[in-house]
Amino acid sequence: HSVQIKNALISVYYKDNLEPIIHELNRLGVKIYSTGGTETFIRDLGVDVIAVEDLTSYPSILGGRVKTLHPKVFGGILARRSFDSDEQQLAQYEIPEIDLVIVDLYPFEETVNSGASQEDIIEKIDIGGISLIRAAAKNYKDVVILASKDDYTGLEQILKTQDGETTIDQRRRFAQKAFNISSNYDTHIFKYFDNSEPMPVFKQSVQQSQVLRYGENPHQKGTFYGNLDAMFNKLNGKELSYNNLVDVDAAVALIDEFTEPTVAILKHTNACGIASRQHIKDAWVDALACDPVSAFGGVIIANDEIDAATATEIDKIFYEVLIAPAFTNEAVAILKAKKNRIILVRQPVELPAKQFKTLLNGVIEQDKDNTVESPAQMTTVTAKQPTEQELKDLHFANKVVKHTKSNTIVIAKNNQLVASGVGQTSRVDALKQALVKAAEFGFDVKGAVMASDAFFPFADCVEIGADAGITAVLQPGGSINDKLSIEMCNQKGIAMVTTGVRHFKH
Ligand code: 93A
Repeated sequence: HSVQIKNALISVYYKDNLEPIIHELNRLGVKIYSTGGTETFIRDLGVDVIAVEDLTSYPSILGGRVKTLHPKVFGGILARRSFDSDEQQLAQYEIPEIDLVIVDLYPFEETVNSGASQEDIIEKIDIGGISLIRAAAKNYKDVVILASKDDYTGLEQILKTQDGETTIDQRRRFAQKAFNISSNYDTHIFKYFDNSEPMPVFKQSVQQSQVLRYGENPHQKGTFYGNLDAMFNKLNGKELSYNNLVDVDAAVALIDEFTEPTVAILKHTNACGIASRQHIKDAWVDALACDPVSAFGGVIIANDEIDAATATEIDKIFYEVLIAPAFTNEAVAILKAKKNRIILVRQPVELPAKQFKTLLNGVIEQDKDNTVESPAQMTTVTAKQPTEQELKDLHFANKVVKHTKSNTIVIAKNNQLVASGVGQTSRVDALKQALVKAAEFGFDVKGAVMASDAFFPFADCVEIGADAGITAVLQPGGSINDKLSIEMCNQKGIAMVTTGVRHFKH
């Protein structure tokens, strides 16, 4: 049914743009009730207005905290026009039917963002206004609710063209908007009050955001929340994409494991090449040697300055992103010749200690995996002891394994990644993949070491590894079948160490 507006209650924080509506309501002969500041505003327009205080026979009290909270106001909004008993009670208590409510809430979010004092912020929690909005929206069958200054003109149009009448569809749409406004309003209040643990990091990063070209795929929208400018000084190239960001994050985490000059090449968050050398250029050459096919279009990260000689080498392949703590001017000049390549100078910024992701209908949070076992924390469980170099390589492989998708086997030799099997559903498949790749790119795995992110449930992995020439193995241990793998190592005459720490990366 359509409703003819006869009585309106107006209580708005922002008065701008309200004037046309007031004149329109005046033209339609609508009786207007209003609160303090709004009442003055309307009266100043030369339009008759009734103070809410005169309706309730109560003054506005507690410095305005209680001005509209009264049965004479809420009764008139909530009464069901189709209920005889409701109508009788309105008559009995002399309550006017209010069929239009216009509210613009105290600007809570704006006040928080302005850096106002806690006291000022709390005062800006609107109680009466939000109640008016919810009451009028609840009774949308009989009442029009306008809950934001953004809708003033929309209502003015309706008043003009429909001579003060509204349809049920229009009122329901207004009610829907009103509940959207009230729920968002309370969410902002909740966020202000909430300081439970993961939120500080989250809040901090949410303060700045950047819309990405798209998400993981072009049909997915994407946004980064955080401050990339603080992390990187971009010298060249287009905007980082969603996938670039994911890979850059993995690259940063991996390279931070290494102190000696190291270069890593990542594809889809996994290292497809990494080497530590005395000079960064040699580290690059040996990282690339691991898998020059996968390196195409990868993310490259170095932990030492890139000079002209190194830049000249890197420039020979196509890559998406190159990150280093510093570049010589000559190196920058060489690399900038390719306009699209993203070149980032990493800034010393501390990263959050926790990580989280959305999952099902919630979020999971965890500490980052920030331990990696050095030779001192490795226990030899075989008759054969690993050599000094093998121990170094096991340490190197363990760092890489930790940052490679499970299940994984990482094969390394002389501080260089030889090959890895990544993200396999079985550990044996991961090892087989690694061995195939090592052979494909001309590596002799004789004397190489292998590391596993989790324990070996059977002896098969060490058997295959030993037969291929692996001479030392690292694993966390802890399987009820550890013995089988250890016995196999002894039988094959190779060394095994356990670390006691699993490094799954799902
Ligand atoms: O402090 S309140 O929560 N108490 C109330 O009873 C109340 N009624 C309306 N704030 C209340 N309002 C708000 O006052 C409205 O939401 C609006 O933002 C503001 C309008 O006040 P004035 O008309 O005095 O400028």
